[in-house]
Amino acid sequence: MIQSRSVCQGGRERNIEDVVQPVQLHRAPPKKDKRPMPPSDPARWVGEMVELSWRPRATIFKNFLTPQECDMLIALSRPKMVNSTVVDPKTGERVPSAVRTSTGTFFGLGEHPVLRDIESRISAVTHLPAVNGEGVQVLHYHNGQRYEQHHDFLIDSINPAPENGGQRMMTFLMYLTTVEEGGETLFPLAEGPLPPGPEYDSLRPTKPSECARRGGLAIAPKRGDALMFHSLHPDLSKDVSSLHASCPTLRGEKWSATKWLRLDAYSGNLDAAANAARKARLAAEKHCKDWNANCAMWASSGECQRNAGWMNVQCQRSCHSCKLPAEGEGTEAPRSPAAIRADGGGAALQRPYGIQAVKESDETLR
Ligand SMILES: O=C(O)CCC(=O)C(=O)O
Repeated sequence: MIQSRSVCQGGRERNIEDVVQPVQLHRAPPKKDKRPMPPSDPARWVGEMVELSWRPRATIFKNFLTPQECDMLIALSRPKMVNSTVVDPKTGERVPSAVRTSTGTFFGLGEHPVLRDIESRISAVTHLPAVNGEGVQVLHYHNGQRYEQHHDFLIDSINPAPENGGQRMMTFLMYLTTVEEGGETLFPLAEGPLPPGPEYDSLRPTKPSECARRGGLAIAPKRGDALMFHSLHPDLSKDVSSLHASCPTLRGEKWSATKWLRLDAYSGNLDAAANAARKARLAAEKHCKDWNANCAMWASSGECQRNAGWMNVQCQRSCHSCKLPAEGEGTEAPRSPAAIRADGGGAALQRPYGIQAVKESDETLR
């Protein structure tokens, strides 16, 4: 039995139990809240991530969007939906195509406050600047509409150029509705089906469509979930296993929102001055390059000063030892280490630590 002790508070004698709340030793565990939690900071997302595949690298973020955000994106898009197009590999222009029968619409980066929140959240979970993202594209499929298998990396020569932001490196595909039947996102070259486990249950099509039964990995669209997959390998080569399709939507409606993320700032997000500055920088870099993949690392550890003779030839760009053309000056290709040596330049001084293990090369490495 607890003995009551008295304590003086505010000049009055009171029992200690009235002043100090007893510690509750046994508390019922909090009920698991299954509702999508709108984050207090809309730029943050805290939730369940489910790793799906390594080939291609693909992950699901469950309840990435709130139901309100899904509704808002659909409402904003509905009045401006048009027939979907694809990028013509020859011209880089958007053209209609029988492989894609949905309707869709594009938004500019941060065009609406709800998009700004979502784009900040995508940036936080991908660790890529929001400016690397093309504007969100909302798509609508019903009555058997589909998008046949394709890659998201660009194969024309214009769109993936460095001055436009480079290649699409990943896709962030957000599902705005749960589809009754069909509409699965299918990766035909991935290993499938989903493994057993409760974390995969909501991603499994309840009644897989014929398209989803073709083999590979099929993901059922679930309102609020986001599917992230990479189109490039870590060495930036194209990952052909990222081939994917939207299976025909057979019952119900599929609304989705796609964000393609580039290697660098997407040109469509930059103003004319920023685009011109990038073009000028890229043109200058053509004259000034590194001839070894480790140059940036060596330069940052002081090798440009310690081993100036060798570094200023092999690591011209990282050591800022190239002669950049003045404005209006003609273009001149960078001088290779072999050409400099043939002219009697580029004395082979002490090489940076570890260089013996790396093949010295006159090839372009960057
Ligand atoms: O909606 C899907 O499931 C796939 C969409 C798609 O393939 C794309 O936007 O590139």
